[in-house]
Amino acid sequence: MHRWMGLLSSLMTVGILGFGCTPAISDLPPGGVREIVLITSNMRFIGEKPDSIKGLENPDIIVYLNDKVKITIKNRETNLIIHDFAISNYPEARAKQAIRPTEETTVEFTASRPGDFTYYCRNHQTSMYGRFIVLRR
Ligand SMILES: [Cu+2]
Repeated sequence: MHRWMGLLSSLMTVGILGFGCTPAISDLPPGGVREIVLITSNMRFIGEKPDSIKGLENPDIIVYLNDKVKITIKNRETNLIIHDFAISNYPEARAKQAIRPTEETTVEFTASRPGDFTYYCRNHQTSMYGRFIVLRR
């Protein structure tokens, strides 16, 4: 089910990026912040907020260029697995410390460069990664 939804999500992203459809994300109000919440479970990132990524494994995170972005990562592992968060070519979006079970951390930054990037856990790069997509308007 999750795999199927992931595929659907990927196809929708291809549609967005490939065909110039209206993206499935809303404009932020002036001064607004794009809030994303991911939980970690079973060595995956799972979307929690917004609703469009809820329950998806390693969901695509889509924002607009120059959005203020706030990503919260909550470690919900039931054993002593320590996670981390980083985005390729966005060094300003790195977790400043390890994320231990039951703990959470937040990264806040401005999406100042457009493109298709990869977010990942530096401790588990083979199972915990997804796309961070910064759309031009
Ligand atoms: Cu990890």
